[in-house]
Amino acid sequence: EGKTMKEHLRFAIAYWHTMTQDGSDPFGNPTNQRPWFGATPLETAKNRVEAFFEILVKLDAPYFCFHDIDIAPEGDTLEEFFSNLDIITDLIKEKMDETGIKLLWNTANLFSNPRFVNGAGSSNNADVFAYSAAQIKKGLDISKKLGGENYVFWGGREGYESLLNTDMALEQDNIARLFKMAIAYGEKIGHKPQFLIEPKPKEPTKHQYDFDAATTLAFILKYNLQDDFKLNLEGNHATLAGHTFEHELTVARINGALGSIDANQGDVLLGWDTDEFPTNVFDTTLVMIEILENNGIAPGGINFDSKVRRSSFAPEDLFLAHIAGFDTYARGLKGAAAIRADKFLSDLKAKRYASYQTGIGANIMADKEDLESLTEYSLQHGADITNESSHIELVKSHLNDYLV
Ligand code: GLO
Ligand code: NI
Ligand code: NI
Ligand code: NI
Repeated sequence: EGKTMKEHLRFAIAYWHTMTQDGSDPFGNPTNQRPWFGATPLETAKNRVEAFFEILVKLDAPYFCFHDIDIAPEGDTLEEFFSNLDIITDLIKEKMDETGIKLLWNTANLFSNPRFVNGAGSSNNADVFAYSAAQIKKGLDISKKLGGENYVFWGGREGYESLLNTDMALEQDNIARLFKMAIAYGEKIGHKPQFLIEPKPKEPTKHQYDFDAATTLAFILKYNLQDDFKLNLEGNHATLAGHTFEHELTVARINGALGSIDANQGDVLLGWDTDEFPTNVFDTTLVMIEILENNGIAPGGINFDSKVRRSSFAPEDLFLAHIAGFDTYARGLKGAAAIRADKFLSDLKAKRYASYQTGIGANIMADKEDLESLTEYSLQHGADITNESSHIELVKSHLNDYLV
């Protein structure tokens, strides 16, 4: 459709799942020791940059994403953290210049450190709010230095455990305040990445404020952030919210807010974020239909927020898993393009909505604009409802033909 596969498949690799995953989970200790550990945390961080870019090059990945704490040790003070970040950012910049690999987005981790126990922007502690602001400011400086195309906010601890001790209005006002400061600072330093909010309904808090695409859009509109903010949607977060991934993508697209995606797939039987690599071509076909419908996803991309299983010990698995994910998306794109090219879906929809678009249906919709005239029409014509059966079976059987 006028664009190359690469222009649609703007793959990015996640620093955190690739470099800092050690297989630990709430029930168990690390299961792998990656070969990039050094004598000090800063040495490890440097080794990681080397190894990460080796992986990116071997996978021919055009983009990457990271949190501040993935790339540099936090040290004992904010000052020390910033100075570590400067050292590593310079290293990353060198590697980017050398390889041509670009930064899709970075973000500040405002959820792992114990100081964020009650949130970051939503914290009841002013010191924590200020600390969050400092990390975001630094994140934007780094984004400018590395030419980041987007900047993500996932509200890791922005939510509540009990409403009985929570001031929801105040907390949401404060989160919005922080976002406005981020917009203003970007303007000040002359760097305007596309800002993205990543919805997730629960985990780690019992109820996350950015529950799903629709809830997050309401927040964006309430605080008048729509000129600078779009959504970063994740497959597994959609299913956690009780939606399909394509539901979330559609909600974003029809509201002009489809920004980027975190690609992974959840196990629908489990109630948490398992971040499995996407391997279901049926799902990725539906995702790519939305992305094509959206005329692409730039400046966002397809970030693999996916991790190898705890039972995986060998670093080779990092390659195999990403290759499987890339392939699944590439096949999804091919299927989606074929489905759109032969007008299968648009014909199906035209048929389903024929009465709206042609003849008497169109006239009713155009002429009768109030409840009284529609009531009159209905009384005269009776309830003439022809029960056109759903096309679901037809859709399913046809879609199967496209999956290669
Ligand atoms: C957690 C989220 C998380 C974010 C990341 C970037 O469930 O998916 O991985 O994507 O922190 O903001
Ligand atoms: Ni994510
Ligand atoms: Ni997630
Ligand atoms: Ni994740």
